Amino acid sequence: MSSITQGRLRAAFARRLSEMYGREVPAYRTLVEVSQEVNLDVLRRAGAGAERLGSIGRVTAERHGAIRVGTPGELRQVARIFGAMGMRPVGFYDLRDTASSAVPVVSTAFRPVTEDELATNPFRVFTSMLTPGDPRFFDAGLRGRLEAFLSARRLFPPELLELADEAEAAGGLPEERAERFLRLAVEAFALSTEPIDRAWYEELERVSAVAADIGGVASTHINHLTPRVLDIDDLYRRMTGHGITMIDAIQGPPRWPGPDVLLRQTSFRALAEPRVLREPDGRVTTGSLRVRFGEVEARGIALTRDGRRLYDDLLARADHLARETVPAAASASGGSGGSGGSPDGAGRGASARRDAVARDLWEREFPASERDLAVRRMGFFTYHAVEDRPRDGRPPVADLAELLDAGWLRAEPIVYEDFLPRSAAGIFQSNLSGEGIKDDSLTGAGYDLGLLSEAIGREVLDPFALYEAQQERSLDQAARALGLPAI
Ligand code: OOG
Ligand code: NI
Repeated sequence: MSSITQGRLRAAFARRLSEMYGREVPAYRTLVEVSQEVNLDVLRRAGAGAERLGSIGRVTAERHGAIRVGTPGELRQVARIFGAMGMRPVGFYDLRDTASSAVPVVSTAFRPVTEDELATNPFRVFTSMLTPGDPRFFDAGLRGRLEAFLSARRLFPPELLELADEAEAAGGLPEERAERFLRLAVEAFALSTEPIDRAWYEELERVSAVAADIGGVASTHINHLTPRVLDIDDLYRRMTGHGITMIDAIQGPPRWPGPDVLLRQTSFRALAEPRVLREPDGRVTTGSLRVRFGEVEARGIALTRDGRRLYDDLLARADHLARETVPAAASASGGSGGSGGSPDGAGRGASARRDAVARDLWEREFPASERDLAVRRMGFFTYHAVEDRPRDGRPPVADLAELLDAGWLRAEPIVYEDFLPRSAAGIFQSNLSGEGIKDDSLTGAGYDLGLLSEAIGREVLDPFALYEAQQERSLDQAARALGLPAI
């Protein structure tokens, strides 16, 4: 019997999840359609250059999802389901400490890690786990009730987990069982129609809307699915034209004339969705909750640790400078500019100012070309020996800049496959209804990549190490092809 490989399971899962989410959240369908229009326009405008950071086939199918779970046990089960589809936990994100927008979760992303698997389908899922043990958010009483609630629920049917283990061990599943696995896996992330205990949900919501979304219900669900777009500024304008209110900003690096790096993201506000509620007197009613939303992203070149440091530094300085240049009238009246009088006007004005400041800073300090990113060792590339370079009698020398400039080496960007903690916190926060509460006089337990690995029972991989290994492999190969000891 023919077997469905992990890569095909992943591609099918991503497609079916997207179909389901499109039925659940119609604005997501608009987002996908508009993204596709934008991508085709970029292709028309820029030709083959448009595909430098990914083929149009890959980019059109590309999505990331986000889910949220409550306990290490649930996270381990999620890891088995994604493991079946060739997705490994990569990166550690602590969203409890992000300055203006703390959320009581720690996160990782499940994604394929090899070049082949990424090319088959790069589907990734940002996965967050609640931290009920963090006293800054939960007092002892609430923690106890929250943990009791979470330990009594079951997110995934045993049959799904068994099929997942089989797929992971065997590298895939025979057709019929693959079908069963996919059906159960997609169902597990559908929005449940089970009544939600309103009093419990609201108690958690006072602490954090994310805590309520995770621990206030007996199931989990996909929180958003994000298509990839080649021109996010154009998409932002078009969505606004469709009457969909986007958040104030595009998170991440500014738009600028230099190379696209890392990740730029934006989203539209959580949509109110009808949900079944159980009132304190036992009556079942239909209410509405705003937790799910639409998000879109543009991906660029992965940065090395040095590149990332510069990125973080420029972002912090841009924030600082933007605050200093707030026009006096705006700070006095709580904001001016933007789209005159709309509740978002002030936010847009501030974010436009910040963008201008950031862009200015980048034009002065960030490597302005792919070549400079490569030579300053700030961006990751795969390097390829140019075998048919015209020979001019001069042998190649083992120096990256010279090899690139003399045409011995060609550099192809490695696309950033991960997330940004600050953008993630911004995406979480911009879609929350209330501020939540956090007592900063207390300290939360430290969490890191190692502890998260223990919680999952699998090694959480370091994204920098993955990009680095890929770059090194290509350099070794290129050095051999050019007859050099090393580059
Ligand atoms: C996850 C938010 C982070 C991203 O793209 O940075 C995220 C969530 O809302 O659960 O998805
Ligand atoms: Ni997202």
